Amino acid sequence: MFPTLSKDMVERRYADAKLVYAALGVDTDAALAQLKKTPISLHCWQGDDVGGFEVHEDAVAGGGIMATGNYPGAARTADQLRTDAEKAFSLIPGTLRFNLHAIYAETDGQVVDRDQLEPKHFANWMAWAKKLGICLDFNPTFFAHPLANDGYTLSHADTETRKFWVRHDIACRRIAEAMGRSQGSACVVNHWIPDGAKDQPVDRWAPRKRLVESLDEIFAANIDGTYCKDAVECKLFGIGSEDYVVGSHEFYMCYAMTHEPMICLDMGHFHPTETIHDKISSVLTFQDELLLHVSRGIRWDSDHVVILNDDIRCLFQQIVRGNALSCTNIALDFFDASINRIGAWVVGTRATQKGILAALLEPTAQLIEFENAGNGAGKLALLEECKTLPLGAVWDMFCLDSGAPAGTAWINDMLDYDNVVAKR
Ligand code: RNT
Ligand code: ZN
Repeated sequence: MFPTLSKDMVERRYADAKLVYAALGVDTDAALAQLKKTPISLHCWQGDDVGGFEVHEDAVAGGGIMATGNYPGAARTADQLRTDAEKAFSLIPGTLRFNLHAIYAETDGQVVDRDQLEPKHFANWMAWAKKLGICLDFNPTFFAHPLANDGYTLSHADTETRKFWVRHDIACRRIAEAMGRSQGSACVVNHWIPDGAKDQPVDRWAPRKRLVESLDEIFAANIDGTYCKDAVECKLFGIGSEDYVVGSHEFYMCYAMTHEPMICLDMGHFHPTETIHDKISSVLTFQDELLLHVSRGIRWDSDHVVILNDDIRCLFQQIVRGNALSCTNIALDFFDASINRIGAWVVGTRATQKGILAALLEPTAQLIEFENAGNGAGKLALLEECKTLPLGAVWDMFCLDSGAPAGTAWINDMLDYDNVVAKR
């Protein structure tokens, strides 16, 4: 059994940590208050390996992504997924949102094709979110469908196919608008279009022109921007689209610069050694807002469970140093079907929040002072010392304050939950 930390112990360690940080000019109370109001959007798809609950008539291919592993206990119904998500929420501090994909519609056993989806198919999700006091985000689903099997959707050469997907996306924006109204604030809709080719398409131009055409039709739909906020997500390559992805980084940077939607940067969607932290100040110098897909790429996979590594630390340093937390929408995007799924959610979310907290606890003013004075060794020394400051004591206080387990105690709950889901 992992120990439950006593309130007294957490408070004592926090009081000490507060003094350590204060000596460097850092206000830990202010950092905690900021972290508390920074929402993290949990992705529903970690709970069932990106399966969804759609009733299919035909066989479908994955479409650029794939969850690997067969750890028992994946949610098989929307009710199970909601129960699992609530379990994860209980182990995570702070403000949370929940991010749905169109394939998580509840259609009562009926076949409802994607261009026919309506807000009513998400009524249970909306009622559930309201009950928990959380907001929802949304995504159209351009994969795992017979009309996506050949690798093209919104950029398809066949007009009928392309139109089907345009109708699907507009239907999704209407659903998001309804979610936004129901929660009284914007629902963020991320548009990820996996279209691409496995090997050397001769024509790399026409699909891009068609994708622009489709996106223009989609964003021309009359939808209230107060309640539906759009983002477009690029990718370098996917499974089956190793050579060419229509919606590349350059494509969407240019699209976002000249159109409404914001850019979504997924940490796993660039060259294997390319990180996104240096992109933040460039994008937000020109754009008002940004969506993050917090993830961890490993070799060919873009979606390993997030851990508190340098990529996460550097990312949030950039956002906090630029005072850009309020214009950054933070969503998670990873899925691992080989481990306890509640564990995956909780590890990834807590790691993300720790990364934000670490950045909020940085003595930035002192670092800038060194930098401006040309004192490179002073800057480097302070950055190094910061790595071993008592972040954990402040983090535990955040958990205590939020009513979530501090320290390692949550691991007991996660392991116990295996027994709850074992019979599925
Ligand atoms: C895939 C993209 C995309 C998906 C989700 C399910 O590489 O990152 O965001 O993971 O939409
Ligand atoms: Zn993503």
